[in-house]
Amino acid sequence: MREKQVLVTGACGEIGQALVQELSKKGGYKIVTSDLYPPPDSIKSLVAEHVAGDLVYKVKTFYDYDFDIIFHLAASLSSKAEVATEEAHRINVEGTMQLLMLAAYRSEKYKKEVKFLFPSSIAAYGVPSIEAKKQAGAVKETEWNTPHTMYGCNKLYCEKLGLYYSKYFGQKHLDENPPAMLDFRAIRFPGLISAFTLPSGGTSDYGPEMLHAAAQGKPYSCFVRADTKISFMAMPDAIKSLLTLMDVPREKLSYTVYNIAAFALTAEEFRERALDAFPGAQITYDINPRRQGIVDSWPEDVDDALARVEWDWKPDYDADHFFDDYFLPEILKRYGKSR
Ligand code: AKB
Repeated sequence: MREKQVLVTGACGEIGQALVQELSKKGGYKIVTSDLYPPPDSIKSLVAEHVAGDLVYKVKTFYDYDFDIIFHLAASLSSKAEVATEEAHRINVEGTMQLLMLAAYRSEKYKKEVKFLFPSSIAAYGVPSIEAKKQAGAVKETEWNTPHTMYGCNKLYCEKLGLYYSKYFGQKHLDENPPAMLDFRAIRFPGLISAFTLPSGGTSDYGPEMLHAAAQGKPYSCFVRADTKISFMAMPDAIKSLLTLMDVPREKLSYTVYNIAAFALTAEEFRERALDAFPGAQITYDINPRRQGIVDSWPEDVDDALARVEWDWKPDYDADHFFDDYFLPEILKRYGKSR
């Protein structure tokens, strides 16, 4: 059987590395990657080809490739995007639009389906106050689509662009026999935590940073208040969600954008769990008002009922399983520590 050709942009990032490893384990894929940087050792040998450089200028390189699936992960995350808004817009929106145009062109010209998987974010939501956040609880996909950040605006707009290019571009929904399609699917991810890599430039980063620092015996100063609560997920569940959604038959999906959830914790609950696992860990608070404002605008939790019903989504790791069966065993190995 022909290998499926897959493009993973932003492949050197946290999701990218974990996704490439999992695709390679699954087998049957020719994996092409792109990123600003050369591929790290963790994925180097798994990749058929890597295109290094700024995606906005590199997309034209990909017009000669016959991709079946595109995972467009390259992005400037929320904290970084907030201090370099124009640059973020260029990376997050122009990069996505270029790639959507490529996928739309190939699907129409060669009459073949191209799947486009897009990681959106809880940053697409924006609640106006702490009271509203408490009241909102777990939000549905259609609620509070009023982001407070450049990154959130970029993600929400790219969800709309994905829907546009897959459904309306050329107004082909009016045709009786619409051509083979660009099949756009997006997941709104919560904060992600990997035992192997650390995020950079995000605002949910305090969760993974705190845990990795505690595991290494390094002091950590958390940049949000103790009562700050948002939704988090183990990296293996994030990868599982992408690969599951990739394989769901189109007719089962009534939407293009889905929430997924695993566990929602406060910063203090993270701290308590870190102290429990690593007694003596030094975790203090030193609030950064700008980053606090960003996380305060994100919901406490998300309602993932649609994903559960339509594509049988279910995380493997709730908070207890995350700590006991994934994070602690892996992190202890990684830093060569015992409890
Ligand atoms: C960020 O903090 O910017 C990301 C996200 C929640 O999308 N981790």
